Amino acid sequence: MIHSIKRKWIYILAFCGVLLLSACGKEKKTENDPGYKKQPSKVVGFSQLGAESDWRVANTESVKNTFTREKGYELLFDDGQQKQDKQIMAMRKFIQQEVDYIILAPVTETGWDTVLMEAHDAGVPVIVVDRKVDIKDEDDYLAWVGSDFGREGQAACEWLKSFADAKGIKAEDIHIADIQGTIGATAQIGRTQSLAMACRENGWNLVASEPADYTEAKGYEVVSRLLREHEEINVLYCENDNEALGAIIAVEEQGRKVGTDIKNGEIMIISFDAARAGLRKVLEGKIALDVECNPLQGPEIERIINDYAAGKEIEKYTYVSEQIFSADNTVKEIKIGNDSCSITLVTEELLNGREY
Ligand code: GYE
Repeated sequence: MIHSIKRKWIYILAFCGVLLLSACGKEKKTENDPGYKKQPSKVVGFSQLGAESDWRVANTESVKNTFTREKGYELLFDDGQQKQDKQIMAMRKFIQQEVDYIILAPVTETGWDTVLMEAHDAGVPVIVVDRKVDIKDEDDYLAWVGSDFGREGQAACEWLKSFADAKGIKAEDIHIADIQGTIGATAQIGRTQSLAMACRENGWNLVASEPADYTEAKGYEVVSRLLREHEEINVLYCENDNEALGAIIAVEEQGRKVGTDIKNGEIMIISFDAARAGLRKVLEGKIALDVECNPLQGPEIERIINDYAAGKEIEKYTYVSEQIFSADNTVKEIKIGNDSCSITLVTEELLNGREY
């Protein structure tokens, strides 16, 4: 009797052992085993401000392609639809969900003090990308990655100055309309300020400055109206490519021609971003100059997160590198402060190899 009870226990234990082993076996699947799934080790919340332009779409893709499941991330994405309130709500949700990091692409500079303080108090490091935040306590976010928008504007104006000199166009014959981006966004502030300063310094006529929210539809609408109101406009300084695409349609619809021969009635278009659709118009001779704004910030953000996790010192501001594009070789190089910058000629090959 005792023997048979003992035997029964031996069977039960052996059975449990087999179960345990097979369960352990499941857990020990390695990366090379079929069906292996890596558990997310870092949860990252990304509050993107919207999807208004080709640049923005490329920026979102860059972050999504960087923070992938394969690399051990879980990315929580929220589209703010151009509304700061919506972005703040998304950030509060990320904080509640106890994410490891927040990436914030803010729609405008001001109004972030409270929510960034909340993130800081909750111990969630925030990496601000693209546009900057204007807050009292800079310690409330870890770092910022983006472009030098004032410098981009300077590049455009230096090129225009050199181009006008080379073609014998007098300063008083240059009549510019500034088609601005979303008011209060760092890109708008920098690009607008550089143009205003260059107009004062060079004696160019700044006919009008009006926002078009970085969209093609608004660019078309604003340019259509401005051309009717101010016949003298011969340079359209569009603060992004999508506005420039809308501007081209507006100009052509009114029976005018886009191009660089402003002495003979053409309207010159200057743009920013140098995304593929914009560069295509450069190649067609419809955009005279396109100053690049690099949206591929994902890898830089990841580097910051890795450095932070490794306890390294973090630079507060990281500027991404950018080029200047034209299909016209009148101006080969410009000076911005002490730096010389060459102008890259757009070709079909260049367009084919373009990432965004
Ligand atoms: O130039 C524009 C976008 O903030 C740099 O926003 C960004 C700007 C970019 O919608 O296309």
